[in-house]
Amino acid sequence: MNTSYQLFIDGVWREGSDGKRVPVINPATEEAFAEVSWGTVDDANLAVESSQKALSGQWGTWSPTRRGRFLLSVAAAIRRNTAELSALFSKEHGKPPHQASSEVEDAARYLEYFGGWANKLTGMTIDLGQGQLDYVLREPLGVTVHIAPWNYPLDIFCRSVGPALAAGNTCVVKPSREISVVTLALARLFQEEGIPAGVLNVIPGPGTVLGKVLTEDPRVRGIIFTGSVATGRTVLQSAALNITPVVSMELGGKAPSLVFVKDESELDGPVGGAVGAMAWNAGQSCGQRARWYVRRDLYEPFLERLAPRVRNLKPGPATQPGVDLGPLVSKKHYDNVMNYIRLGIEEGARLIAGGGRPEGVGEKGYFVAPTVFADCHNGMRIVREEIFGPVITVIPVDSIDEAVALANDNSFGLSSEIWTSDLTTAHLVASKLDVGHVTINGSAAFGFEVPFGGVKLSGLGREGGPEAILAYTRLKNVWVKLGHG
Ligand code: TXE
Repeated sequence: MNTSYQLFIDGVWREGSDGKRVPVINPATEEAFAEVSWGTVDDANLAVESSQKALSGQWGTWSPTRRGRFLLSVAAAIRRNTAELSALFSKEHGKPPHQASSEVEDAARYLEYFGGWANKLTGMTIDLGQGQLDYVLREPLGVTVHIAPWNYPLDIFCRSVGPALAAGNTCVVKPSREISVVTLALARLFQEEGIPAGVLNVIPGPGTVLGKVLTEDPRVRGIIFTGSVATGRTVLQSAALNITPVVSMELGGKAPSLVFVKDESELDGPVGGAVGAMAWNAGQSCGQRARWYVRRDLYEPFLERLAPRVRNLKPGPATQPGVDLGPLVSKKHYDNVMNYIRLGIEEGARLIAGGGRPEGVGEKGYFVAPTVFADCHNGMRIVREEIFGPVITVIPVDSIDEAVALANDNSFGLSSEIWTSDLTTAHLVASKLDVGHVTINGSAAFGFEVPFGGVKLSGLGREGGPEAILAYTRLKNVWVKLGHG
């Protein structure tokens, strides 16, 4: 396997301008398994320059159909390389193989969805009366900058690069410090499928330095950001300098799940959902169901069923068969999540499962035991703040109105869920939740064909679905006086 990765700028693999390289750590072993070149301000400038040049080069002559076919060919290449990409991904991120390959599949699906859109974008004509022709052109934005996080790096790369390229833009991608080499491996597939130089640049490097330079560059005409609220605010300030359009900004969440099933016989679904909230990506998901509001008569039965299933979850390295959840992505993040677990205990929550480092994983690796806190309330920080790990909080409620009020009592508004077999309750609650995404009796539809994004501090804009691709375009109105005199 390749153990040395370089920046991808202007169609060429190259070292950073100052030659610096940083180690790539496997979070399950805490050992470096590769090195990656570290981009500089000069490299960022070169990347933007090449992306700008590419707009009027060969790329500009590609028809929408050709762009769409190209994205479909990259999607096929991703599928052909699933095993290699997933193995690298597991090593860099820690995801168990089934979770890594699922995300590789998601990456291909995004490119297929947006590849299909490339030749379906249209402008329009507007009737202004006789002797006049008015038409509206739909054009690409131009150079777009994509600042990606570490939790779903392949998925998030393709959900924004896919529509950007489909609409004819060029892209500069800055992956996160924690996860960059799998993104570079993905970029290699774009190169092998024949992307013209400069259309896609991938430049790992220091977030605060490169992020600032890229988002403050006047040549950049679209910013796509996924990350924390604090960094999101900084990016908005940078965008304000040149009034650069912010296509979308996804800033995390603290999703509520409301359990209002008929009786105990229907608890399997929500209990399974709560287990998944801790196991999938070790809880490092913006849509993680982190707050469980359970009707009081179902509360103890829910916890009784949940506890043994959580204790049965197997944390471990991706190389071990049968692992349900991997380590957290970095030491910094591990310390952060462990601090929240200590805080939960201090705040007086009742520990039902987990609560620290799991048994049987040894001393190395950033493993956290799936942790359930019961008897919580909305005043606790573990209920209010995004922990972003395998930790959930459970709260008893007396009525659906109380559950909705508590669910909405949070500064985030990304995702949410309700469990009920009562149709009226399901749709009424869906209409009252102050979020961008509601699921009923399960968790799915986080993108591809449907819009995904948040309200309040969870951000702005949508990824997935038709609205997403329109946001990567701008409108130009053209008026013509017909005839003379
Ligand atoms: O985020 P950052 P971090 C949340 C989650 C997590 C916390 C911190 O709670 O624990 O954020 O994660 C780049 N200008 N989410 O530290 O710093 C940075 O290099 C421009 C939720 O990873 O926001 C990286 O590429 N960019 C979230 C990206 O921003 C800058 C997913 C995100 O990093 C920059 C990830 C700057 N000044 C974390 N500084 C979600 N929405 O799901 C850094 N970056």
